[in-house]
Amino acid sequence: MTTYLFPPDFWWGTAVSATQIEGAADRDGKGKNIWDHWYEIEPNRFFNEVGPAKTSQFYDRYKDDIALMKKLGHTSFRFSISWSRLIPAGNGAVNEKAVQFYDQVIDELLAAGITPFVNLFHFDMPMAMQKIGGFENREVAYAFARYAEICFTHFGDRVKTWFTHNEPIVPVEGGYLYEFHYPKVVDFKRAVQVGYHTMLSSALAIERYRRLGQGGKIGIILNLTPSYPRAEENERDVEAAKLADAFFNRSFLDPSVKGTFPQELVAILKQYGLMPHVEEGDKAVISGNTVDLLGVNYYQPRRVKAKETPIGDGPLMPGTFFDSYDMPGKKINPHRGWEIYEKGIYDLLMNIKDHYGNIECFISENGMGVEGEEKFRDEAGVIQDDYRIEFISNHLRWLHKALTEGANVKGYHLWTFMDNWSWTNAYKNRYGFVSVDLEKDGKRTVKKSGWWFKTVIENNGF
Ligand code: BGP
Repeated sequence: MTTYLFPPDFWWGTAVSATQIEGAADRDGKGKNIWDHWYEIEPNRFFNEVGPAKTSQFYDRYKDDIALMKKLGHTSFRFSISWSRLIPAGNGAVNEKAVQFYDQVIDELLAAGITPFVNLFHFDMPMAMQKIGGFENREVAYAFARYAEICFTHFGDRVKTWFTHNEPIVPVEGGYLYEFHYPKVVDFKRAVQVGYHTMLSSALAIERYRRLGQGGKIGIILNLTPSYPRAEENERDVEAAKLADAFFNRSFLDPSVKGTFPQELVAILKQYGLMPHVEEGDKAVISGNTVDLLGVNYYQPRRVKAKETPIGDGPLMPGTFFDSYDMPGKKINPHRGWEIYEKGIYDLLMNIKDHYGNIECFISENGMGVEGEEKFRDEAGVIQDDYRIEFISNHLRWLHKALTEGANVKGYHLWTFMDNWSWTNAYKNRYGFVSVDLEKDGKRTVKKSGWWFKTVIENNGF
């Protein structure tokens, strides 16, 4: 049996986000965010009409949850701060109860020997900020930087690993292109503006972090989708895959790591009248505040083919410029509909090594959402999720190969610690190492994969 050994200080853990686990959405002074609002006006958009107030109760159970993380051997853990809990109006007074809560979470993690990785924005725009346009409005980028600085000031003595955003492209796609996040706008030009200001907000926050001189690291977490052409020998397919890469990966990866936007993307935006409003001085802010480290969320690749029809007068979308390719025979997670392609993790890491200065990085999310896991629960009450063990180990093998070939990859975090509320899918697909029984007051039970991961951490390999 092959043994895959990882470096001694490898970061093993999981990731979560505030809206998805905290619950207590209307308690202790928390302001509303877009999810609270959307659920209020359209509960039927959410699976089984379960809303963000009913998530996994981490707000009340964080002590036990962190004790369980310790038991499962975590060495690090990523959570996010809820902007609307900390600053209910987005840009006004700080909620002391929220400061206390996050203080306690951080202290509890440190006492358990788990390094806290803290992310500042995980899809949860405060409603007060959305009312003035969210990241479409430049002012919100500055409000975000202020919020970030408040976090650094309160928690930066103990938190030394920060992230500005998680998957910044997702709120752009969901909120401004494909209607799976609020405000459900479909407008490419506005989407580009939102993306641009999000990037600016990240650089502004990094600038403030460095100014404080707290001696930690700050990065960003990107969902990277390696783009593969239908046929390597077809030049037009290869071009289409490059373009998809520019739209969906390099749009945030290049400015975050290199401080510049991909020229081919800028050329298209100019040609089609999609350029965002940019102000003097922005370029210096973005190029002067690139990240120290990169979190990579990897779920699925993107298969692309050349556009089959000419670019017409229809509404402009990223998909106007290339077609997606439904590759026959690909392996699919039937619950989420996402392709499972383990080698993608290796290709991404080698790309970062070869084209992004081998910047320090880690796999900040990877995971498998499964519907109806209850049927795998055995008599002892443990969910026998062998499919998840297989999923993780297959990805870890490719990660290991990248490591041995010199990729600067420092860790692996699974999405996610315990079953959580996944946006409009709510509790449909379960991703956790720990099951959460919604019927039984959120009872936690470690799944087979959670115990397996504990041995991986203990052995620093498998
Ligand atoms: C990532 C997000 C997470 C999480 C995960 C699983 O994109 O960062 O918040 O939800 O995907 O996806 P989903 O919950 O949509 O199945």
